[in-house]
Order: sequence, then structure tokens, then C-alpha cells
Amino acid sequence: MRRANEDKGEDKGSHVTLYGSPLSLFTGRARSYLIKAGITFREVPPVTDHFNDVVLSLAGGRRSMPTVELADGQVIRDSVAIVDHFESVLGQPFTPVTPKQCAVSLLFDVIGAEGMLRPAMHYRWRFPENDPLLNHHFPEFIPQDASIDFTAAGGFQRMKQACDDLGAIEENVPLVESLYVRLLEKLNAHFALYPYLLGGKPSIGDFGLIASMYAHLGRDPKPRSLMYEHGIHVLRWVERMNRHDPDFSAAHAVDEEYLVDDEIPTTLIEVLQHLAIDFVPETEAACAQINE
Ligand SMILES: N[C@@H](CCC(=O)N[C@@H](CS)C(=O)NCC(=O)O)C(=O)O
Repeated sequence: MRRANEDKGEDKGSHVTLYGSPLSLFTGRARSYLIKAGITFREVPPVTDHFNDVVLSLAGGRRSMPTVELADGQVIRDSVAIVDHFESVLGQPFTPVTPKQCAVSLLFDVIGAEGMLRPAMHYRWRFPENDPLLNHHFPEFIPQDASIDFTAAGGFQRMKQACDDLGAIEENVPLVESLYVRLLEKLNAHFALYPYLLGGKPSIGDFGLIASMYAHLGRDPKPRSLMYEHGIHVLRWVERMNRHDPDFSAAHAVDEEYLVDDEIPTTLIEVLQHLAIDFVPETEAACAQINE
């Protein structure tokens, strides 16, 4: 039996199939990249007959989102590998070549997608106003032959536990929330002046940052309301990152390029300084733990 949103395998109209979900953090990175790179794609959840019969084994038996299937049948799993693949094929259009901008782009790539999991998970799973949306989407990517491990209730439970595991335990919640709201304000000041992190076009860093800022922090009702309150320009950047056109506001006086002379704007340095409060000690602690 095929589901209503079933992909049709090789007879599908578009060249790329993106297996993902509007609810998925890492799908947000790949989706935004494909949109900005002008690649036609079709997005379906990783539960279709074609996914089960053909794609799953080529994805190493992992059902994780995002996974893409190309026109020639090649399958790429993991949002970083997907972006890297297209960057390589297209001639690195979203990789800044100057040293500071290249480093800052990579910093935002890792911080946005991995370093911001704590506020992303906290604001998704700890606020009941998000539940209708989560309940709407979650069953869409439960495989038809799901074991007990794949039930929505089981998935919800694991995700709530992950908030604690990521450090958003009760006593830390005020800090997690105040750091995030302050980050929104800092990002807001930046995006008021610049449409993207490094000027007039998105970089790899923008695609990392959109991972946490789209599905979780920019779309779930509770954290989205924080964007209306503290970060209208961030909200607009989230929308911009999901549009083909540059989508500048009237105040954005830049070319559709990265800033000249390897400039890192002051507003972005202030964002990085703020992120460092959390991310530097966490990275050092992770490093020490891993080395043990
Ligand atoms: N490093 C991976 C992480 C992907 C990931 O964790 N995806 C989540 C949804 S956002 C998922 O599919 N989890 C289920 C699984 O990994 O089996 C990437 O960047 O694509």
C-alpha cells in the first residue's frame, strides 16, 4: 500500500527526493540549502514503500532525517554530507573563501546545528502549547511496520528525557531561557542590518543555524512567540532562509555577496561573544570527557 504522500521512485517529477519532515531539526539545514541552491526537490517522510524497499539499505539501514536520493539513485544520509555533496558539485557557492569569514561560517555551522540543541529541545518539549503541532506531525514518520520503539508516545518520552540529558534540568531552566532570549536580541540586532550572517548571501553557517532556528525555535508555537516578542528580524531571516529570492528588507543596503575585505560585522561578533558564554565551556568539558 502506498501512502498519500508516497514518492514514486524513478518516475517522480523532480530530480532530488528529500526524506525529511517539517518537524525535523536537521532537515531544516538540507531543505534550506536546496532552496537557496535552486535545486528542485520533493520532500516526503522516510516511511514510503520506495524508501523501505530501495533507499533504506543504501542509507546504511538508518531511517534518519534528512536523507536525499538523487536522480541517478545515489543516496546521501546526514545533513552535513548532503550540503557537502552539493557544495562540491556546484563549486562551493556558499563557502566563503576569505579566512575570517570561512572560520566564522564554520563556527555557526556547528553551533547552530549542534550547540543549540539545548534551547531547541527545551522549547519544543517542555511547553504543552506545542503539543497539537507535534501530535500532528509525529505519526507521519512512524514506519508502517513500527515496533513499540517507534510509537509517538515512546518517541515523545525519549525526547523529553533528552532535554535533561542535554543539561536543561529544572535548576538550569532560567539560565537556558535567559541565554536564549539574549541570543535572540543579539541576532535581531544583526539581522536588522544584514540579511544573512556574512552579508548579502547565505553561508554554510546560515545553513547550520537554520537547523535549530527553523523547526524547533522558529516554527513550534512557544518559541516562535519569543521571536515575535524579541526578534522580528530573526523571524524574517528564518523566512528568508526558506525562500529562493534574496528577500532583503528596505534597510538592507548590501550586495548579494559576502561583505568585502573579509569583514565580520560588529553585530555578529557580539552574537559570537554571547554564544561563547555557553559553548566554550561546554566544548572544553566535552573534549575533556571524550579524552578520558
Ligand atoms: N547528524 C545527522 C542527525 C540527523 C538526526 O538526528 N535526525 C533526526 C531527526 S531531526 C532523526 O532522524 N532521528 C532518528 C534517527 O536518527 O534514527 C544529520 O545531520 O543529518
